[in-house]
Amino acid sequence: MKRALITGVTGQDGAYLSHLLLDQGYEVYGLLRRSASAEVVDGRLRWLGIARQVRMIDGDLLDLSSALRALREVKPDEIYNLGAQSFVKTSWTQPLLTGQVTALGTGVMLEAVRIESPEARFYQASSSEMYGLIQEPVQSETTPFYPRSPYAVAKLYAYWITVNYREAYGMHASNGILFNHESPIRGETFVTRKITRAVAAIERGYQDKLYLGNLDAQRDWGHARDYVEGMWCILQQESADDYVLATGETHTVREFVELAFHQIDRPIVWRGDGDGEEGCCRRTGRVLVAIDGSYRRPTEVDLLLGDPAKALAKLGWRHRTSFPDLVAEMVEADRLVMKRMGASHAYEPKLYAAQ
Ligand code: NAP
Ligand code: G4F
Repeated sequence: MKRALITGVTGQDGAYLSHLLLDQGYEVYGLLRRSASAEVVDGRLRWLGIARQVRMIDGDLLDLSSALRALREVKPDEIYNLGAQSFVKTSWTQPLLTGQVTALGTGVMLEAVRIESPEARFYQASSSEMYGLIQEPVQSETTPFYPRSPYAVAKLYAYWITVNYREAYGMHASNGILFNHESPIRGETFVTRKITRAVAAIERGYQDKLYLGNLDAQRDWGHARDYVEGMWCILQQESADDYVLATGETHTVREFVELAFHQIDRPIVWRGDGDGEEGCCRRTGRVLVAIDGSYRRPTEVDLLLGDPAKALAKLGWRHRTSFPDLVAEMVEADRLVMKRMGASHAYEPKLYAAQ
């Protein structure tokens, strides 16, 4: 039986990856950092029905000794380093913390693997965010990087330290350069989930408008369930290498909003930053989607569009969930949750400053 250790096991990808590996007969271990709110840490694993099957090891990416201890205890064949401060907007308000966890945390894991489990295979969760101010209209493994946020800068360090440990120590260490991938268990501050939750809350009358930032940003959005399969395929290769995982399609935030509200048959009224907004919708049943400049970023990534040709050729990997199916699945899941949980599940978005 193979053993896998996952950092970031409580996150979106950690949950889907755990599910996939358990299905394949792995023993799955997760590095779990201490939380004062213990009852919520395994929410995603519970949502997928696997919380009891994942074995938790106490540890933190900022703490080399706990990484070493985890490796000594688990003796993993495969390590998936998914842990990170992964929200781009927060990386401007917490740039150093983001650097410590997202950049140096990867160094901590690689150093621990080099010392304790040098034969194990290592996956690094690299990001399309590294392309930033894109240098080519379609981004592949050979496109130069131009990071545009403290998060992306940190991910660039993590990418290169992974390449360096592969070359310097002959370790089986690979990067998956993943374009945005979403799901019903996506973090609630990311734009897709913010939108699908708002659709569900508005439908039930718990919320009456949605504020967003840059509606013209374009992303190559896929489903997390498909992308974790790609992670696993990367570690099954004879030699370590770096791969882009993407759908090869890009859509604007505005398109996501339109498709999501179409799901509940509610027409939209768009309002610009500072435009008058009240009173236009209540009578007509239309939904107000307004721009709020505070959701904009100091430097934006305007367009991401990945070329997954290498992953298809070498791994036989391709995405399976279409963009409309992704939006529909997310909206339906949030409608169900909102129905079950009632108004307590809705919130006033403005309370969450970082969103
Ligand atoms: P996520 O939902 O934000 O999960 C992040 C995980 O990292 C959580 O389990 C979190 O634990 C953990 N973590 C944060 N700080 C830690 C620390 N100091 N020590 C140990 N664990 C820590 O992220 P995701 O969407 O699943 O993404 C997984 C990885 O892929 C991340 O590295 C992300 O940057 C990268 N990535 C994501 C995408 C995407 O579109 N989803 C695309 C490209 C790359 P808590 O639950 O305790 O907070
Ligand atoms: O959903 P987002 O916050 O994701 P972003 O910044 O693309 O980052 C995600 O994908 C990366 C891969 O490329 C990962 F590495 C990273 O960890 C994360 O998973 O924002 C998407 C776009 C941005 O252009 C943002 O400016 O949506 C725009 N947007 C417009 N209004 C908004 C909002 N984003 C958020 N979060 N909230 C808004 O109200």
